[in-house]
Amino acid sequence: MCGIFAYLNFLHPQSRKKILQILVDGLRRLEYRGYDSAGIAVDGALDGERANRHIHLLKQRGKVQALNDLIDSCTDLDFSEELSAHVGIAHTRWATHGEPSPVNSHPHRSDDGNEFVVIHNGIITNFKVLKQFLQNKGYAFESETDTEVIPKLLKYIYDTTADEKLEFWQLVERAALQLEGAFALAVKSRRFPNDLVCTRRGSPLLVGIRSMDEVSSADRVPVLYSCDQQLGNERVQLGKVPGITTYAPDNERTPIEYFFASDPSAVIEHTNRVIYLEDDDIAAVRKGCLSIHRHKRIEEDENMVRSVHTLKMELQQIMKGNFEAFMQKEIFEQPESVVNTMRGRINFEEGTVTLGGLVSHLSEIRRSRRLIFIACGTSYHSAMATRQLLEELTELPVMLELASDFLDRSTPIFRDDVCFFVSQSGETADTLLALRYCKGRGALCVGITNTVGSSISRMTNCGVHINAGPEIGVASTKAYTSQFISLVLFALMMSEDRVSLQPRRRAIIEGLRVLPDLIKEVLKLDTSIKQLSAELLEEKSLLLMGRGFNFATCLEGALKVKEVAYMHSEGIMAGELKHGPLALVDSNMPVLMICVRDGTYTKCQNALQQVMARAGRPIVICQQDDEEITKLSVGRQLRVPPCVDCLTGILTVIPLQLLSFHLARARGYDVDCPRNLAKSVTVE
Ligand code: G6Q
Ligand code: GLU
Repeated sequence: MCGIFAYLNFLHPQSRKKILQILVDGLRRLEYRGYDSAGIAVDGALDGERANRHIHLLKQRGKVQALNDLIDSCTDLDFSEELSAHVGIAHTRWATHGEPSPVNSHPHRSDDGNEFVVIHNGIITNFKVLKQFLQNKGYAFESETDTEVIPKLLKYIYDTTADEKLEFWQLVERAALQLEGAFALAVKSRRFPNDLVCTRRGSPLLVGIRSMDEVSSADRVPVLYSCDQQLGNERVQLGKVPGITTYAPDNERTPIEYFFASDPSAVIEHTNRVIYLEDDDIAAVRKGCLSIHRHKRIEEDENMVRSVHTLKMELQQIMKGNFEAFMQKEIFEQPESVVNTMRGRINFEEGTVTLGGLVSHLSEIRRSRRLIFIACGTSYHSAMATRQLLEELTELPVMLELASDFLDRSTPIFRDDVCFFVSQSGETADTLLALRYCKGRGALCVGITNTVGSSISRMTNCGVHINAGPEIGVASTKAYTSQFISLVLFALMMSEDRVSLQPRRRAIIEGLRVLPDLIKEVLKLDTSIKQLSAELLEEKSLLLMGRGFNFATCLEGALKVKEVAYMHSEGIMAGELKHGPLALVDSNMPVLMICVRDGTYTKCQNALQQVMARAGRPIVICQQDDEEITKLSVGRQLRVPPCVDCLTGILTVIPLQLLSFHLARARGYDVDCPRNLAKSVTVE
């Protein structure tokens, strides 16, 4: 999603200018994670008077460079002042709630006096209830973000527990107990100058340590437990404060610096000693000492520690982590990105699905005459991959349209149509033009995008953000699977009241629950797919055949192979084989077939036989426990785990994403920037 970075120097004087530079450089390293806006918080004062010190916020829409320019033009700060102890926090944002703008950028604050300021990576799924609660208590919100509830909640807890004299980390712990969703947070407060508290749940966070004393990889930070925790209605009873026995420099007067970041890339230039925080750890630095606190869970060991690790990475590796390219990184991110798409939207126990952006339009959608999905490229394929399920669960006619062709035909559109615009970027010119066209004809327009604040998300009447995180590789991979899941969620939501569909819905929801693990298993095919790509390297063409839920997989796989490996490839509907494409098949033509046990299984086997009868030895994507395929003497098999039929398209597309990636690498191409293509196609 985005990046958070915090820098704390203790007894290690730094000029404000240097601190700002460290913060901005940290953000630059994280910019690849999210980049629609950026912001920082530092202690500010022009006159060097401690008494006048306040927290100064600088926030800007756009890339980190835009923030840097804003800092350069700032006249309210004394850049030369030396600060012997200081905490600065910085954020680069990929919006999930509220379009990119300075006011929606982080840090967010508790009040005009900036008493608590927070940077956040992730999504707070219960922010609406918290916001309502805080508004009822008189808090006025200034942004549209989910994040803003956090600093306000901190202030609320601080103000209402004054008699308890809670420590900084305890305030954050109490606030974190109220939060649902995914987060990594860093909090700075005027009430606790030079101290910093961070925590995480579901989003990554690590602490880098640099000290004059050797920070050894044998060092351990004991985890301190808060006991006696009682959760009341407002969950405000917290237990004892354990003493602070923590990571501290040997000599208490030793200068020390801490770097908190979403990933190691931001700290490696300062130190290679890091501690990775676990979910629900609360890391606090007080007077230069780091302590890690958490609520003890029954299954947890009493003597937990967090070890200091030595990073082995080189600076140039970092942007892409350990991956060779963004495309590869994004393929491997899919076990997490699909979770982010589902987060806060599915109640697995009750079998319910809520897409907040569509709730108030649901009855209108149910009453509509037809659903029309309009998109380009990969986004179009995601609609095709889910069309059958959409028809099954909505019981409405579902039309698919390539935006360019839809416009060319001046397709008739009526007021009782519902038009969906599927777009990763939210800026694709053809899709946008189609949106204007449908809006002008009075149809309800729904956006399915990955980019909050994009033109499509602003111009549609309502919509769903797929929350896949930024996709940088031009070839769309994780956005496809997240679009796919968003559309499945929509189908599930539409059918909530249909008694006869409940067993089917339950099976799909269960399928979604296990999906991330199944994706991880599919990713293990990477090595054999790399070998396969070496075998296909010199080929001129690759045919991909499938039908039913997997026809779209073939089209999408062929698009990937074309766009990054520059190899001719064609997705063929297996039912069409004998109507023409079979003529292409001989012992020299590489053919890949998808054959999974769904309603089209027997027909796919027939197609397989037909190809083999023409001396073809197709590569087959099939399911792990499929003995029937084993008995046929097909060529190489790529076996994916079985799952509910309408979700197999997610598991079968991943081997094709990997295949196109390895083919392109083996041919020596730049997979992230294929020739002649751009990430956002803003021209017709
Ligand atoms: C494929 C591409 C491309 C993309 C379209 C539509 O790998 O990324 O086909 O899907 O250009 O883009 P949007 O989804 O941003 O509208
Ligand atoms: N949900 C937060 C927002 O929209 C944080 C997003 C992020 O991780 O950048 O501001």
